[in-house]
Amino acid sequence: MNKILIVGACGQLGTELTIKLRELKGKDNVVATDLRGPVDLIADGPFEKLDILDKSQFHELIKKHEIKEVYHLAAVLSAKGEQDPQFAWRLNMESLMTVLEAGKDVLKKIYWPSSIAVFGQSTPKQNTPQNTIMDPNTVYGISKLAGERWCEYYYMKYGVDVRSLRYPGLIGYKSLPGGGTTDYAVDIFHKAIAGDSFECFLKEDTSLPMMYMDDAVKATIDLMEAPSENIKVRSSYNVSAMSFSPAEIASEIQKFYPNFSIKYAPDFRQEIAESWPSTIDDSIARADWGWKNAYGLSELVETMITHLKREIVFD
Ligand code: NAD
Ligand code: AKB
Repeated sequence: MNKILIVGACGQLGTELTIKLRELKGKDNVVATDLRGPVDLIADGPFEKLDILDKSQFHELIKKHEIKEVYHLAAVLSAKGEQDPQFAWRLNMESLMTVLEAGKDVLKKIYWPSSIAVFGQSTPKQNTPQNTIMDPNTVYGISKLAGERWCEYYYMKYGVDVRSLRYPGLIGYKSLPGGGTTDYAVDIFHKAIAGDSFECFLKEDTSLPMMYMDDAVKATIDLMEAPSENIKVRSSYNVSAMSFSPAEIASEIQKFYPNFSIKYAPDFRQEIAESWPSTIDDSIARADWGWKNAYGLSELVETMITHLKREIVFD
């Protein structure tokens, strides 16, 4: 059993991935780390404070816990990245290089997420192919595209087994998102359930690719467990589940809350969203390692509402 270390385990994805990996591999085999925390949901297993920009601290933890696999999730996301581009570049790139370097000797496997943010204005918007024009215009997108190139480079040059997915916007009920352009699609549920109206920072018809968190966690673990020879894309795989606009998700929510209302006040995130694809072609992931999503828009909305309502009742 390879012992696993998760960097950025207190975030939106890290929390859920830590829970699932501990369920599958045993609590003590999954060391959660983050700059902050631990958050309650992952406080039941090993946790270490780690600033991934501190290389020596990272190496000490790898040694101390005899780690063989790293899931490196810490990053500054698209909207927050525009507030301090220099820092976003530094965190997103330096941290990846630290982890990739460790892949040359001590680590057996690395997971690092990319994003639909690697695409840009000139990318075909519908059914965006795996290989296409990529001209991202956010520091986040640029860092993810550069990161993808580094992952492939480390695989080709040094045989580092690094695997990656280009996630769309991720939506889950267990934690809140941290500074992305797709965050509205989580926030909208919290407002609807509280009986409030929602002010959306994107225009009503801005359609973006999205995925329910359970599908994202499953895709990640399936990719990591797949035999190495099946992983033919060593930059990052397109993966897709559904696409919707703010108006479309609002109308699905109105099936449960007929009085729910949404208004639109687009801000700087509109321009970011407009540079991203509307729908993604993930046929290569489906063919190479059997990717298949379980959740579409109606399943997502029903599941989010059911769980968030339950949480309110028990709080
Ligand atoms: P998040 O912002 O919710 O979580 C990131 C975590 O990293 C936070 O808990 C933060 O405290 C931690 N962190 C920040 N700086 C750190 C440092 N110096 N050292 C250690 N930890 C640090 O992000 P997320 O939504 O969970 O995203 C995780 C990864 O998935 C990111 O790489 C992101 O780019 C990628 N991704 C996310 C989405 C999405 O919709 N959530 C979509 C595409 C890609
Ligand atoms: C963001 O909006 O920045 C993220 C992403 C799609 O990478 N959710």
